Amino acid sequence: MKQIVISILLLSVVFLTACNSIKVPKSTMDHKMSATPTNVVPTKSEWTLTDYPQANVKIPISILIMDKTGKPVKTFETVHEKKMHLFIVSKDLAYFSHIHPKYEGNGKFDITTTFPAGGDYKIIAESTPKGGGDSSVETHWVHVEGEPAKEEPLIPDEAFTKVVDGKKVTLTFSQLAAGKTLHMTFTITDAKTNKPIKNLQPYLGAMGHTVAISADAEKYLHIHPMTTSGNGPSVIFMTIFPEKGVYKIWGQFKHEGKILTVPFVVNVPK
Ligand SMILES: [Cu+2]
Repeated sequence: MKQIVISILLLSVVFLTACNSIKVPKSTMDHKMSATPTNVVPTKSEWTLTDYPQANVKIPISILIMDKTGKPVKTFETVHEKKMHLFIVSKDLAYFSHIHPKYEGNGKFDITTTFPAGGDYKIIAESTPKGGGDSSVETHWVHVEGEPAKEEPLIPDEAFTKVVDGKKVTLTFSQLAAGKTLHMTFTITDAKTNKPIKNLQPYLGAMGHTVAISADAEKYLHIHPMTTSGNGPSVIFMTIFPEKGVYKIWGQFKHEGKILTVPFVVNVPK
């Protein structure tokens, strides 16, 4: 996959079209807004899983990360405490899972997962070969046999406040337009008492993680907070939506040992 790299503070944008990957890197802690290319090691991948994976059955998945010549990558950087971050979404983006495969050595990562229903799923694997300044992203579509879930239309939210697991979460944007640098702020309060949550815990080395995926599942952004200080109630992320359109955003936070995953659907205008 050809990789063009653009560096902008604290964010990562990847176009997952077949032969074009534009990447804006993540959590470098320097506060410059330069567009300096960082070093993404070009990779290829080989995905191994059973031929006709079934829903609700444990499915082992094996991912081999290779360099562009096809040789397994031997050493990976640990990024946000893991050598690989893997996201699984259903085609309608109703299902979301963020998991961490085990590194077996010699470029091979293994995970076992259970798909909740029949249908198509996109798997997105982020890893950083040693020496890479930013993560390489490999993706794979999987068709899962079984009763499909009722398709959920992706409708942009009208209000950006929702209650998940007893927390009231509000999402605000400094501006919302494609191609513009913007701030995305999640504010978390206790849904019952309305008290601000001030004891968020670091989750995988950051006060939160945000993933945004375009409606067609082709564009993927993994965004980290702008600072490592503060434990809520607000967590600020900076990003650029590469194109106009509908995106689903999942904010993930840790509170009292539990992971809170909060989804929003936004329509990003031009
Ligand atoms: Cu992860």
